[in-house]
Amino acid sequence: MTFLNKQLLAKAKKEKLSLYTDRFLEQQPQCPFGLSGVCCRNCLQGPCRIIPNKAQAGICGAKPETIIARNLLRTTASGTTCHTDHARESVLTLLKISQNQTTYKIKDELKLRELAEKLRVRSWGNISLVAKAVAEEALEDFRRQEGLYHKKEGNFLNWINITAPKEKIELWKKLNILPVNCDMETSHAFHQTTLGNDADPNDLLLSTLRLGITDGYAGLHLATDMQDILFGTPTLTRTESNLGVLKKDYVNIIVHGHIPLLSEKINEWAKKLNKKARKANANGINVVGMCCTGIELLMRLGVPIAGHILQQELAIVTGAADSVVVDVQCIYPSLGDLANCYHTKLITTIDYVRIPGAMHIPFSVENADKAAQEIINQSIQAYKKRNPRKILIPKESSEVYAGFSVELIKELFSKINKKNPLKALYTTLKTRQINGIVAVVGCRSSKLNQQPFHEELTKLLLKNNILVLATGCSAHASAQAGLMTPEATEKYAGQKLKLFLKKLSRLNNLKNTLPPVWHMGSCVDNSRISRLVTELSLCSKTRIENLPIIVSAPEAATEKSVAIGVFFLTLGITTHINPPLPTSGSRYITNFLTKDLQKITFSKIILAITPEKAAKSIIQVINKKDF
Ligand code: BF8
Ligand code: SF4
Repeated sequence: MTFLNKQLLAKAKKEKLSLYTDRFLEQQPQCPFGLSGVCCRNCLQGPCRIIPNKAQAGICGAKPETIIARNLLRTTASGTTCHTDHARESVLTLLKISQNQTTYKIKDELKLRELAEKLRVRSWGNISLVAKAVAEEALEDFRRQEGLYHKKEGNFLNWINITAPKEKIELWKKLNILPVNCDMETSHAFHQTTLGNDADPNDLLLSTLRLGITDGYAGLHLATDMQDILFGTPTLTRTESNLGVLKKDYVNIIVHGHIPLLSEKINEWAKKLNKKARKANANGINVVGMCCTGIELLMRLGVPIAGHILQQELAIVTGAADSVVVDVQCIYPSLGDLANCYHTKLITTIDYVRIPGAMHIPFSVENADKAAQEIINQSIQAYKKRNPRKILIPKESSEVYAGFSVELIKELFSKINKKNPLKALYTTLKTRQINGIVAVVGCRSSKLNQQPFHEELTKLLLKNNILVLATGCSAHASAQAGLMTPEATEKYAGQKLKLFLKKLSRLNNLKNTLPPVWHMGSCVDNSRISRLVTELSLCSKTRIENLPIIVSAPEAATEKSVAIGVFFLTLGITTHINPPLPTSGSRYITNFLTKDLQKITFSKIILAITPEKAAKSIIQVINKKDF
């Protein structure tokens, strides 16, 4: 099984196109210094490497553990900026709605008022005033200047205060790792790791944990909260996934990237401009998603989803993509050259994301409608230039059920315990009606050489009666493998899990059985997993680290996935990460992450490079949980 359609690969070869698979081979063998983490380029005297039996430190004297810890902190900081920048865009949109500067609307008023209440700001009456108050509190998390470092008790991220478990806040306070302002934390991390600053690996590792917390609350949680307010909280939905969602006689627009501000508008205007497409002899406009922004549309609107990060190039090779419209993150620079081999228009929209070969249509919250219309017009123009001989749309497309927000999960379990739905989930775990919960998350990586790690691990877990939650590219993988369907429960779930899912479906009067893998959303929606675990811990009075819940990122690829992994670790959730983080050049750091961390956060990194080994280790950890 592969997610790379063979016919499309052959077509690309015939057309002499370079794909990531070719470039991956050209990069082999990859540099052993980089792979083990002992390469430093933090000043111009470098690069410095730790060379066995020759160089035990960099020119400045930095030892392997310092170099590796510095690199890890930088990676985590970079990943964090992706999510905090993302969150800021959504917060500013809420603020602009309150000031009447945009046509975006507030969809989930209740959620906004609830947040206002938690923040102890105005939650009643005029919704614009509530929006303004909440947006201002969120912006504080980007600009507060004094915090615990300055011995100001209680001054840390608002989003931690209203979201994180109290006992974790106490722990982080003791460790002095409560973030003050997300931009300050990422900025500190880069400062801290330059030549001649922090050389203490322990301190650098603690700072890495601080960045993980920053990512979790000022990035993931804040972004999801804002997006649910703006676009609605997801609920059960059904659609199709994989490249087969492209349609032959339609103007195909692929929205790719991460922040749904752009993709929601494109989707909205595509519906309004269908007539224009018909004038160009198309049957209409077909908007489909790619990567996480696609998932945002899928979760809330049931928009079909074309693929994950490693399928973006093939989407263009189909010859049926009239435009690929991108905002931020995970967009391969190769798309520019590829699009130019076809009629496809690659359209960049964000000021700081430009790609050679792309057309740039600036998008902002203020001009969103105009930009969306222009993008759609460009896509219709491109459709007219299609070369029918170059079109090859694969047949592959699988049904997917999605929309598993914490709200939906609570609704499902409310049929067992109306007053305290998550207590019912806890009881389900406690009485071993299911053996545990594993969130399989994160990217697809070229390093796996097309081995379907996500799918194989997920199937092994299901067989062992473990409910699987999925986000990001892992959710694409599960969807494409048909693991998010009612049939998958029949086919892959162990007896206990099957019985339980059937019971839950029956109690909810669902026509079809619930799938065994629950799609919880995009990568920022890892916050939904964190929220589920936090609320589960609260209602059962059980510490997170004692719950039978594990995270796995079996094909981690981006800096973002490292930041998310560190966040789950700080919450007390043991996390499997593969390929291993580049730390093998220091036994001290590797031991810290895979063992000693437990003394601080009650969690550790699991290393396992095959699905079988990963499943075995994960199940072992789950079985040891005493709750
Ligand atoms: O944020 S899982 S490859 S698409 S980084 Fe990127 Fe990784 Fe996919 Fe979305 Ni997440
Ligand atoms: Fe080398 Fe030190 Fe400069 Fe890094 S900071 S490149 S180890 S001299």
